[in-house]
Amino acid sequence: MAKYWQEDMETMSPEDMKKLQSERLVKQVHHVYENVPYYRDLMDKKGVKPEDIRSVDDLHKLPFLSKADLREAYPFGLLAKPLSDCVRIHSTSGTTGKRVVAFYTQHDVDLWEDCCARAITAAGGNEDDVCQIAYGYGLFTGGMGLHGGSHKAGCLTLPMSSGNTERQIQFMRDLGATILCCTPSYAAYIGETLHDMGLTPDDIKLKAGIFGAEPWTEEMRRSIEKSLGIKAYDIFGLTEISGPGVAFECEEQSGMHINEDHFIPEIIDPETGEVLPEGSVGELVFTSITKEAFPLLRYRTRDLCVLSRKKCSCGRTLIKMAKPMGRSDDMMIIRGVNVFPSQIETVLIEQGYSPNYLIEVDRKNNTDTLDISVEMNPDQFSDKMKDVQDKEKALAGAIKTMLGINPKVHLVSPKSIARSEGKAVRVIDRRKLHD
Ligand code: DLL
Repeated sequence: MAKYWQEDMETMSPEDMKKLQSERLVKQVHHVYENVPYYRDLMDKKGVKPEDIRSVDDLHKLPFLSKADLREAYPFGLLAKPLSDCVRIHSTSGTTGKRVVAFYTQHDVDLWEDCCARAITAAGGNEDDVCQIAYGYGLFTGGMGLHGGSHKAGCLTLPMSSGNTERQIQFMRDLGATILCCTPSYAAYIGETLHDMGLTPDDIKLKAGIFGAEPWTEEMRRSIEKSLGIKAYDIFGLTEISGPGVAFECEEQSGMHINEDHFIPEIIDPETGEVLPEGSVGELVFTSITKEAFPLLRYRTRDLCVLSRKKCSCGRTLIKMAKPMGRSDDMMIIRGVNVFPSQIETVLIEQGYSPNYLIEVDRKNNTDTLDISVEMNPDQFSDKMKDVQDKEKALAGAIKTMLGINPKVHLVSPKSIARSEGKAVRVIDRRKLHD
């Protein structure tokens, strides 16, 4: 069985990879400068000409692009090919402001599907597998991206889209699905529903899951692996850079290999824009060097993470990114302390609670408030007020130890928090509504 989808690229020596990236970058910069007036203006303002970019070492000379640029250039301003050469559009799931739209030529779709096929192969997928795609289909890139990857990897593809959870499980059983692709929060929900239906992992054939599109913790990974009886692999991507498959996890499960023959990553200081050395935490920036229609150069993702070139036991030499800690704009500042939802999730699962929770932040009498509603599992449920209060106190104490600030914890009855079929909404910050 093939261990890699594209072995030559996935195991290329770092020196050869740098050479390849440099060649592709030089070509891409010319393509963008000649065809995207919006970016040409940014380069001109910075005094950079395409001839100044001769290798990856010159990347830092190029101007950044941000979501604000994408909004300003909406919808066609960053297009580098005539629309008649494009065959697909996808769009971000953002709920505020103008949506971001991304365009693909057939060549772009092909490369993107290869990236997803690499992820499926790394999770052990091949022509003997049945791959159930329960990411949403449509403008969101999750469904279509993994669908294309699954076809390429030769799996029998089950295009379920998200939702209708009992039917997902019925098909999973009847058709013997072996790989499940969906968001981690939906995987947790599918696992919970399986058990509610009186079934166990022995009743299904799943062996692996490819979960991404939202931050999730190692504790959540273990909880899903147990409830579905599988190995759970992380997958990362964003619409602006193509979709899922920008980076993917291998069997080592210690960070995601970035498909750096297509996307050059950098980590920068989000305040100053300065490029940080390998191993530093900072904002992830991508330059796409093979895309034709929507080739973003130095795009600031706002995702915070760390890159590492440590040798991987899987044999891939592609650089790895750690699980993103969340977006810089997911980070809440509560009473002056930086808080990521993932820190709270870690404590909840460690303390034996379910991954069903809701964080509410507000400001009362000029002080920030942090309320966390957490579902009890049926075996934790008690109708004795005192029991519940003791548990709430213990959990609040554990969260305070992690964060340094005191939350108010509300233990709520099983199944009272809405489940997610796509990207989970876990935080409501009402302070933003008052501002
Ligand atoms: O979420 C693409 C995708 C689909 C990735 C399916 C993986 C699987 P967007 O809707 O544009 O695209 O959202 C992109 O989601 O900038 C991250 O903040 C977050 N994100 C994506 N994957 C992960 C992950 C898709 N594995 C934004 N871990 C990104 C943490 C993730 N955050």
